[in-house]
Amino acid sequence: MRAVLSIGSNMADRWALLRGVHAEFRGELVAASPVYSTPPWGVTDQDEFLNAVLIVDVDASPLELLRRGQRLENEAERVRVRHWGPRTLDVDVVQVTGDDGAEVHSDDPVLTLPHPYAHERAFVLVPWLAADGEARLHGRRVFDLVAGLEASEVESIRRVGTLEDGER
Ligand code: PH2
Ligand code: MG
Ligand code: MG
Repeated sequence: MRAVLSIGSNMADRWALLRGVHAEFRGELVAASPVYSTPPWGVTDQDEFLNAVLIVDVDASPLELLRRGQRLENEAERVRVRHWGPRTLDVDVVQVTGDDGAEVHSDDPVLTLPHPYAHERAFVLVPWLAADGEARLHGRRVFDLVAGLEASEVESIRRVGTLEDGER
């Protein structure tokens, strides 16, 4: 199956943490977005995030992929202080596409698919569009979803480098 992962960090060595996820999926990577600096959404009195999107082809179930992401979060010594609060590493499964090309839907609270908020978050949609200009979510083009966001929100997201080592 193919999956879209949104990765983010606003604590510790943010670049190293995101690059660690990129390295973990190197052999399964279809595309990687640049890295963006993004204002914190939700809880706003915290540091800026670095966010990126990875598109991966994995030989695993959605739940197995979620667990893999959680293992990386644990290795980053993630502590859950506050809901939507600061985190060393967040690996979210945004969308899964089955081998038949159909978007997988799940209302399992452990892993809701597609991610329930992805369609309205610039820090997910802007990197995703950069990684895949043809991307679709809920049957809509991610390009159009980005166009429908507040311009100020889209403009607040700045490309600051790439996940490739040595580039910033
Ligand atoms: N993640 C959150 C809450 N707020 N804001 C930004 N900019 N980037 C994130 O990845 C993010 C957030 C919860 O996971
Ligand atoms: Mg998240
Ligand atoms: Mg998460």
